[in-house]
Amino acid sequence: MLRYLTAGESHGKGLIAILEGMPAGLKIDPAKINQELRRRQQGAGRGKRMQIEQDRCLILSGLRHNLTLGSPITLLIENKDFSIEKLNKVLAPRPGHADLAGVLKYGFSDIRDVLERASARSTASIVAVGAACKIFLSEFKIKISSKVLSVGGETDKEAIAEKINTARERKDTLGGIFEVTAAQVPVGLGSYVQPDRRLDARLAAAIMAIPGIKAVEIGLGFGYAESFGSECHDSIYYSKSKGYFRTTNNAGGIEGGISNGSDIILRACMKPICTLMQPLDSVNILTKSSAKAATERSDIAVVEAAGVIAEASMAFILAQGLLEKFGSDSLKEIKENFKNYLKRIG
Ligand code: EPS
Repeated sequence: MLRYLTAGESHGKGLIAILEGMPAGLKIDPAKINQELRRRQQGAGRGKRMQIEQDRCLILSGLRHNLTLGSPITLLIENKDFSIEKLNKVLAPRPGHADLAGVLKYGFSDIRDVLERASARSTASIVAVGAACKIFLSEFKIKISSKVLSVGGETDKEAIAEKINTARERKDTLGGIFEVTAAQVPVGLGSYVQPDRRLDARLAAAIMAIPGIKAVEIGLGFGYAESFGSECHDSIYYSKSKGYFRTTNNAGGIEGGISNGSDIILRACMKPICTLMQPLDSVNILTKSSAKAATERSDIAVVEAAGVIAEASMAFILAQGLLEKFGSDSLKEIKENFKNYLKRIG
């Protein structure tokens, strides 16, 4: 089974991921992982931390001569801003952040003890894992990409840039919507036989696990609620050259919890970053008196970066599905199984 664990605080020594279950014999080029890490750091609305960090990944285990051994792959991203022991106490929880629920749950008297791990900085580890999964998926010609659909309700690139400037001037933040697509996914990943094997459920859970994500839809998503069945389901056709095919893809590439061969398309909504430089009302957790929420160096909008993180999450789930379907120990064996399967289904 392909699985991973991440560890690391936002201003700790570094971020770690251990990825287990990658088959043996896969060539991993560390530059490709670094390229994805770089993409996560970019996009309109990013804050000052991204000028400090140049996220690069060290691979500590699982490879020999750049080839996977089938053993756990340990990925390390060192933090340049390693200041966790020196940072100030935080006492007024930010509405929308893990701050208040976190201190109450863990019994802390300093919100910093929550935010260091709750920070979206941990998503660098997910991107490193996803980058390895993307390399694996590329062996099967599966490609994952993302795009920003809107930020603060604006859809046009220039209008988005303007809105982000307005947010910066207002000392405010913005959320938005992004879309992630996986092309060339074979029919048959995931299953209807158990709820936790449904590919759509697994994708939705993985995307919802990204900090700040509040909604996910697959294909037509909420649009299904407004359509007649006759207008929204994707009719099935067959030709000798193409095999089974559709002319629409409202299902977003998944039917009955199984990939159906069309592109997998999902959209997600990210809420505005909750660290506001013009903070909302809050309460001092020690004195219980009214206070303005804590301010921290942060970003204004990170919708583009969220798309990159969602690509990584999707890559992990699809790699998991592919390994379940075609075997899991050696890349060569998996490729043979994949080829035979495609031949059988035509
Ligand atoms: C982030 C690093 C953080 C924030 C942001 C994401 O760096 P710092 O807190 O040192 O400025 O920029 O974190 C949050 C949005 C959050 O809510 O915690 C990163 O590497 O992506």
